[in-house]
Amino acid sequence: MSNVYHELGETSRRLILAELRSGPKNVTDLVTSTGLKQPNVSNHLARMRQRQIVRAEKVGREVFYALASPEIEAIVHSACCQGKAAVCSEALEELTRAYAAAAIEGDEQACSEVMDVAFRARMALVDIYQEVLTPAMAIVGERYKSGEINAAQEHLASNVTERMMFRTMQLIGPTRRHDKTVILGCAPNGWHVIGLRMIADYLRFCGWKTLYLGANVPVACFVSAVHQYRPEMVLLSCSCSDAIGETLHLIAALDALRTDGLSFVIGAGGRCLESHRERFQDSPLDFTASSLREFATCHLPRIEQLTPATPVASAPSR
Ligand code: B12
Repeated sequence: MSNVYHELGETSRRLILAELRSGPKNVTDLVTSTGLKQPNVSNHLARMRQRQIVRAEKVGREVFYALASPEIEAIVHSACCQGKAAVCSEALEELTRAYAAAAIEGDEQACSEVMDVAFRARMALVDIYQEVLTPAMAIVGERYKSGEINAAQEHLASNVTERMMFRTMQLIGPTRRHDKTVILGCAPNGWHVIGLRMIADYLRFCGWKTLYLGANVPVACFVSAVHQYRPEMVLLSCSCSDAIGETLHLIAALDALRTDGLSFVIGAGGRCLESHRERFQDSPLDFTASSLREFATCHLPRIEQLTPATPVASAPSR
């Protein structure tokens, strides 16, 4: 699979792969549709067959060629959609499926390739996280729920995804820097961090000093970090009913710091904020958001206006 990009980089092979998107073809079909000479087509097919990018099937006396796997189909399809501002929804679905399948296998190389398709299509960070990684994790959840995969595979897919996010941030870096600090974490019993990590990455991208505490943070330690670093914003995530009690306890402890004179915004997200909305309705949260996109478009601009930033250094743009 790592060879697909290489093959797509060569014009004749790209033409052949693009033709195979619509289904299996024999050499004569491909000569007609690409305009390439027959020996050329045969040579390219032999090479791509050897590299397991296309497969051959004999039907009677004829040999038909097809793209070797759904993952390769997704990459070829997306590569053919490049040049547009965004990836078409059909290709997006294929990318998501290819990503989920690779993550469950722990195939980081294949996941990186899917992410690279998204980068090359110039998808924004929010779009990659929201339209590719989030639905891919939903697929992982469905397959776990149906018993198709086990808990080890679910863990593997989660860890691969966190590594892909780390890689993404290394590739794109922050667009600017300022002096605002945010602390993010989950209360005790909270182990779902991918959503929160997306928010952390986005804030890092927007120039915030981002202190990401991660999963299952003891309430007293969380409070002590807020006391020490005096952030402008504290963000929590709660995606499992097991963690609601401790999350409410943490919110109350953080609010008590504000009564003691510290000033910061408290926000929260994660599926429990919606599925158990009533449990949070009296808590002193300043806002809740159901997605990274909602946070990025509705809440962050307002928060940044409330607490104007002082730039500390310029950073190269993406
Ligand atoms: C991956 C996963 C895990 C991984 C988590 C690994 C990790 N590093 O995060 C592991 C394997 C550890 C895990 C464990 C468990 N899990 Co689990 N898990 C999932 C799964 C498959 C995907 C979650 C995910 O990462 N989604 C992708 C992210 C990006 O989506 P998201 O979390 O919704 O985040 C988005 C928004 O909610 C929002 N957001 C999230 N946080 C925040 C925070 C802020 C501040 C803001 C603004 C926005 C925001 O922005 C994000 C992007 O748009 C879901 C199934 C599903 N369909 O969601 C179950 C699921 C969440 N898990 C579930 C359960 C029950 C468990 C376990 C109890 C299972 C068990 N029996 O052992 C344990 C323990 C959990 C605990 N106590 O916290 C249930 C929760 C049901 C419930 N409401 O209680 C789910 C829904 C599965 C199910 N259908 O039953 N799980």
